[in-house]
Amino acid sequence: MDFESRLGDALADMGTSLEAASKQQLFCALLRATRDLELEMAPAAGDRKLYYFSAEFLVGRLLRANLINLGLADEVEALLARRGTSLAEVEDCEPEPSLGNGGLGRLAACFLDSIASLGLPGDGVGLNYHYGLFRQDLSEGVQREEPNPWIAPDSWLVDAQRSFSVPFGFGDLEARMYDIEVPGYGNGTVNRLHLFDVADPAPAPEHGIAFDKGDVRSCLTSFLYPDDSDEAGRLLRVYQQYFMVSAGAQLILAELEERGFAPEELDRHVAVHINDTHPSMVIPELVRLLVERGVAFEDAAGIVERTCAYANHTILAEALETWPMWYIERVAPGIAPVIRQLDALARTRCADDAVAIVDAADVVHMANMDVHFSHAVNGVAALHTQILVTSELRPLAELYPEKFSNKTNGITFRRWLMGCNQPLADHITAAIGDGWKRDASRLEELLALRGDDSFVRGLLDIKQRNKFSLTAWLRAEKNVEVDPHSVFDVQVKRMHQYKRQQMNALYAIWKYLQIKRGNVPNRPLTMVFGAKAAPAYELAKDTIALLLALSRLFGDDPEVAPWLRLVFVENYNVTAAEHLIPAADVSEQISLASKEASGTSNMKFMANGAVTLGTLDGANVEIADLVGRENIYLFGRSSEDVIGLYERGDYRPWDVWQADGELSEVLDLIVSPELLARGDAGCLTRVYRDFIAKDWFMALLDARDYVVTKERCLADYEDRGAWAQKMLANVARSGFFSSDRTIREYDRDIWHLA
Ligand code: 26V
Repeated sequence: MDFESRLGDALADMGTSLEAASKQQLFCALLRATRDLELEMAPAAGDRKLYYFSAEFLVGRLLRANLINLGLADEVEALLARRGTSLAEVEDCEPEPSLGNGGLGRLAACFLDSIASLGLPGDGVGLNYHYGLFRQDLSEGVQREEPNPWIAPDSWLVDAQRSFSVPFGFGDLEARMYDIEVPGYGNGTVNRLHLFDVADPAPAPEHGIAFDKGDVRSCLTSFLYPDDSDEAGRLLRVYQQYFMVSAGAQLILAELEERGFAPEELDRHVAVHINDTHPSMVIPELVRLLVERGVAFEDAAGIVERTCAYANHTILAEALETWPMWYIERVAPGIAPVIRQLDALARTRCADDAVAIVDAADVVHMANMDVHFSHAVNGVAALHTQILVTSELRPLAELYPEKFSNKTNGITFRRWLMGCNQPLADHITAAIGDGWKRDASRLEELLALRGDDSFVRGLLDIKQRNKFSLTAWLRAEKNVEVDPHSVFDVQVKRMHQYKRQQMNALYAIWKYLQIKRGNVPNRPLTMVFGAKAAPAYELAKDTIALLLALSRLFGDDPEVAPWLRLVFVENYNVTAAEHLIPAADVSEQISLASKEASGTSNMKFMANGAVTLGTLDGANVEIADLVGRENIYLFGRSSEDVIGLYERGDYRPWDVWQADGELSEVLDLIVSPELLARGDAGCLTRVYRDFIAKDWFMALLDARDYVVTKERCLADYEDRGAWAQKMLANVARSGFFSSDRTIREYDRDIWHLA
C-alpha cells in the first residue's frame, strides 16, 4: 500500500480527512501510518547481533527523522502543502521523548540511526522513563524542575507483548518490553530500540520531581537519574540499572535460543555494548544466566568477556561509578556472589589493588569490572583515549594493552544537516550532487568551490535566513527578542563547571563594562545559552541564576541592550538544538582542556557552518587538525599543563584574581548592588566565592586568553568574505564526524557484525 493511502486510512479511522484534519490529527495519522509501515519491514540480518545498552537514548522528535530515512519526507511535505500546512507545523505537535540528558544519550541515538542505515543487525536496550530527566522552568530566575511527560495515547512506543521477570532482593518484578522502530536511511531496514518498563507505573508527581524513591515497584521508570544525593536515590539508580540489564540479558538469551544457538555460542552470535558504566551489571548478569543454564563459571566468564565491549565517556573521577557491595546484595542478590567470583578471577590475572573489582572497603568499581570482562575498551576522541591509557585507566591499560582503542564520536547527518538545515543541505546538493547524503566524507568536494562566489555567498545568505527563522522561533516559543543581524554566539550543553559556562559569563560581564565605557562593538552580539543543571548540583544551578541575572541587567540598560543581549533558552533539548545550531555563527567549546571526553555539539555546529571558539580538548583537537588553524579560534592551557597543575596541586585562583585588576573588576560585578537587585543573592555570592576560593576547573586561568581570542574572532567576523571561507572549510571537513564512520570503525574493530 502506498503511503498516501495509509495516511488516508489512518485519517479515516480517526473520522477525518486530509482536508478537514487538525494539525494534531495530521500528526497522529502520520505517526500511525509511519509506525505501521515500519512494523511490516524487516530488521537487518547477520550472524552476529549487537545489543547496545545505554541508560539514555536522547532520540529527539521522530516523525521527520523517520520520514527522511524512509524516503518519504518530500512526499509528505507535498501532501501537507496541498492541505495548506507543512511538516514543520505538524511536527510541532510531537512531544519530544525525554529519554536522555546529554551527549551520551544523543550519541546513542545517532548510533542507532547509523547502525540501521549501514544495514547492521543491532538493537538498543534501555528504560522507558515516563517523566524523563525533567522539564526546566526558569520563570523565577532560578532553575525549577518539573516532570516532562511525553507518552501520549498516540506514541512511537509499540507494546512488544514480551516481558521478563527481574529477580530483585525484595522479590520478582515484571519488566515489560516496548519498542521504538529505528528505520535505516534508504535501505528498507528497521532495527529496534527496546525500552523496559514496570507494569504499574506511578503517575507524575503533582509538583516538582520529588517522589517516593522507596516505591521501587511503581517508580522505577519515573525519572532518568533520580536525585542521588541520598541513599534511597542511589539505591534506586542501582534498581534501575539492574532492571535494564537483567531484562536485556534475558532478551539476548531468548533471542539466541530462538535463532537456534546454544548458550555457549553467545560470543559468536552476540555483541554487547556497554555505554559508560550504567549498564555494567550486564556482565555478572550474563554470567549468572549462563551458569544457570549449565555453563561452568570460568567458561561463562570467558564467553561474556568475548561478548562485551565497554566505552568510557568521561574522565571526571566522580562519574566512574562505584557502588557499595551491600547495595548490590540488597538490590540484586543473584549477582553479588558472581561479582565476588569475577573479582577473584581478576586477581589471578593481576594482584594490584588499583585494578581490583571489589576494593578493601567492599566497594565495587564498575569500570574495573568492565575492563577485565570486556574484550574491547574505547574512549570517544583521540585525546580522551590517550588520557585514559596514560592516566585514568593506566594500570588496566598496561595489563590489557590489546583491549584499548579509540573511536572518535560522530553525529548523524540525516538529523543534524538534512533534517535541521534543509536550505544548507539543498545548497550543498545543488553544488556537488547528493552523494554526500550516503557518504558524508564527500562533503570535501566543497573545497573545490572556494573560488565560486555564488556558492560562497550562498553560505552567508543561508546563515542569515536561519538566523531570521531562529529569531521567529525564539519569539514564538521562548518569548525572547533577539536582533537577527547580530552575531549569534552559542553555548548549549549540560550545565557543568568543567564546561565553563561561568567563564563565558565573565566575558559577558567584561563586554558589558566595555560598552558602559563607550567601547561599543562593530556589531551587536547575542550570547545564547541553553543548559539543564542536575537537580542536586548547586553550583551549576547558581551559574544559571548568574546568567539569568546578567540577561536582565543587559536587557534593562538602554545603553547596553542594543549591543549586547544574553539569552538563556529555557528547557534546552534536541528540538531546541535543531533550531539553534543552524543559526549559530560562533560555536562555544570552552571546556577545561582534558575534561571534555569528546563533545558532539562541536561537530553539529561545524557541519552547519559555525566557527569553533574553543580549547584543545576532546574532539576539538581533531576539528582543529581537519580545518587548520586559520579556520578555528583556539585558546587556553593545554591538557598537559592542566594535568600537571592538578598533579602538583598548585593552581591558586586568588593569585590570578589579585594579580589581574581587570579580572577582579569583572568578578566584583557578580556581587554588585545592580546585579543583586536582579538575581538570587545566595546563588550570586556562592558563584563569586567559588571563583576566588576554589575555581576547580580553572576558569580564571584561561579567562584573559578567552576574552582576547573571542574579541579577535568577533573582529574577523566583519570580513564577511573571509568568514564565509571559514564556514566553507568547516562544512567541507565535517564529514569525518559522521556517526556512519564511527559505527564502521566499531564494527570493523570490535563488534564484527554481518
Ligand atoms: C550525567 C549525569 C547528569 C545528571 C545527573 C547525574 C549524571 C550521571 C551521569 C552522567 C553521565 C554523563 C556522561 C556523558 O554524557 N558524557 C558525555 O558523552 C559524550 C558522548 O561520548 C561526550 O561527547 C561528552 O564529552 C561526555 O561528557
